[in-house]
Amino acid sequence: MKTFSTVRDIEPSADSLPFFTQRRTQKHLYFHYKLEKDDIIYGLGENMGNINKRGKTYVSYNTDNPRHRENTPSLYSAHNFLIVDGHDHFGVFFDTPSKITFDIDNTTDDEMFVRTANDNLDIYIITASDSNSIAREFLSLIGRPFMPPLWAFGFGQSRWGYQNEADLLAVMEGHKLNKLPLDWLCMDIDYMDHFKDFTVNKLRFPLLSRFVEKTREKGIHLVPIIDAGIKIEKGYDVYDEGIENDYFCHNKDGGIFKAEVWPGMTHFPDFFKPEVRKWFGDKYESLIKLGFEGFWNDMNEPSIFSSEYSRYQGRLDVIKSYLNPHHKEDKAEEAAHFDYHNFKNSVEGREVVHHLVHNLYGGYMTMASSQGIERHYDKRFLLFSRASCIGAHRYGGIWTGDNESRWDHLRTEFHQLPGLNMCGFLFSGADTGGFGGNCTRELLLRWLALSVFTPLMRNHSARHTRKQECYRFGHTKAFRNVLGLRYRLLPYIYSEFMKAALSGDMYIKPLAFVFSDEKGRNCEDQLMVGESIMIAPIMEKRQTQRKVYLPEQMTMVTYRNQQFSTEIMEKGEHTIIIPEDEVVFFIRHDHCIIIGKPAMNTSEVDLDDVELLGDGKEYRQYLDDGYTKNASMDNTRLCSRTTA
Ligand code: MIG
Repeated sequence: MKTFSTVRDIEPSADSLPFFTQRRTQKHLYFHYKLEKDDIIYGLGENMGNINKRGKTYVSYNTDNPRHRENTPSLYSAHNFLIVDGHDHFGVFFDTPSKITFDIDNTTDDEMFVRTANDNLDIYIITASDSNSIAREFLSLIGRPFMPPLWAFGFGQSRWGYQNEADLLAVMEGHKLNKLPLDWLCMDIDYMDHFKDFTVNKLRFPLLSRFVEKTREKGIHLVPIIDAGIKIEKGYDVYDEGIENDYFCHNKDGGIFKAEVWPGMTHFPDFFKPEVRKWFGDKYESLIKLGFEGFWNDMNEPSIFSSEYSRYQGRLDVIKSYLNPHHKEDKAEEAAHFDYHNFKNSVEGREVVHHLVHNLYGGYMTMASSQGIERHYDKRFLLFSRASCIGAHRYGGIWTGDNESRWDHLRTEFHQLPGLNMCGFLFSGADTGGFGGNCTRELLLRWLALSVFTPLMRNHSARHTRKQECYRFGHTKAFRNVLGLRYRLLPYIYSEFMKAALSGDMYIKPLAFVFSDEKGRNCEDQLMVGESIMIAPIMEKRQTQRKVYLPEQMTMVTYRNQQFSTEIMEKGEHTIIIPEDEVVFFIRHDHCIIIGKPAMNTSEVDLDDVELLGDGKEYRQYLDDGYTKNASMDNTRLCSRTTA
């Protein structure tokens, strides 16, 4: 069976697989690689762990787990590409649609064991002289990533709990009154009628198309959520059509699979069928007609509260199980056992147990949405999903799911970013400030200082948590500074993102991909953003200074009171002071970045009107109208000291 992500078919031959030794048991395939002490492993996308993936076991089995802990084995995505940088230097992609486990220097010192669920597997080995070239080769293999419009690079505010027009208007007002820039607002499940996809709660949004239009006039895009499950309800057109045309997943032993999610009992569209993708994708037309230009897809692992098979008797037990201290970390095991083994997907005309293709479900949903929106909308649009697999990056971005307002989750995002970029998910980011739990002013400010550099910059939080909008914490000046910086850097961020996407490179990289000296290789708390910026944010509570390693002379840039100041710093180690209300970053020697004028919204950002910052002579800028589908590397120009 050819999987979703396979773009080229190379038959792996058991005898000739380089680097690994392999063993087959009745059920599994095992791959073994002997690690040297100073070998580094990069990659694995969204997975938790450090930038260097050693010392942990990772299980790719897309899981809705809102408790991200150090030993959590599975999150929402399957990103099975890694790079070994050491005595051997290669990349390896395990293209398999089901569960795969990577035990990297964890159970046994200096050993990497990879175990697949079965032999439905293609292995790609990529060799090149350096990690960046390996990553580039992989990115060219899996194809060009999703490119959203310019407005999607603006600041997005979200909360599970905005219920109606008034709630959304209040957030816009809060931003305006406090002079905080804003570009988009999310609409979570409460906008729907009984959580039914493609419906609108008329009491909360009596005239939604007018509301969308009026909001757009203020420069703000509204971004509604769509969940994977379809409510079982006669007379609901999406349900009726799905039943009539046999679009939903079947049970293992006949009938249609039923599971409880937000709307109550639901059916899951079988996104593996092309006709289902076409049908579901076309459903977005109704939202496009209402004026929406951005969307987010949720619950598409698929997440299941309970099913006719699972032992959970409803939502309450799920919640109780989270509170239980003995709650198993490996939620994936439970979900698989109770649900994923009990329904089927139709893959190229053959019905297979869902478990066997589980990791592709969310990716196929994103593909369906993306292609559908493409058919009905003629500009670039925003789309991001929770579940994904390698290949899904061509259709949308992703966010990293239900993190919490914890300092270690700020570091988690920092460590996820290079892996995500390596796997093609350039348009990605975490819930800034944390989804669960109560955020503090200090944590939000420090988190924003990282999010300034991530293409997806969205503050999102869960209902019943402390309100987390940037104007809720008093002394909004500091928030104005950090959001203001995002807008001044937009010409650079947009240009670097588009250049990376169009040329098959990463946008955020480990320091080691650029500076391969010992310190660069082992650096876990600094990253490269685009070709010219290095970031070293503060990620510890009550810390106002930190050590920074400069692998070469660099320009240190401080953004304070909405003003840039610069200082040339020598190569080597420095201690830098960064108060809460400032952002500091570095520009490589002999490089320049471009900065724009202050703006409250991307509609005010003039990509043409930029200045150079740094000790270089010129900058190669990508620029276009911000939404054309014909993005290409032809749209670049050289900005130099004399012309800028
Ligand atoms: O079961 O739609 O990750 O971002 O706010 C929770 C409500 C469902 C999970 C998503 C989160 C979203 C929430 N959703």
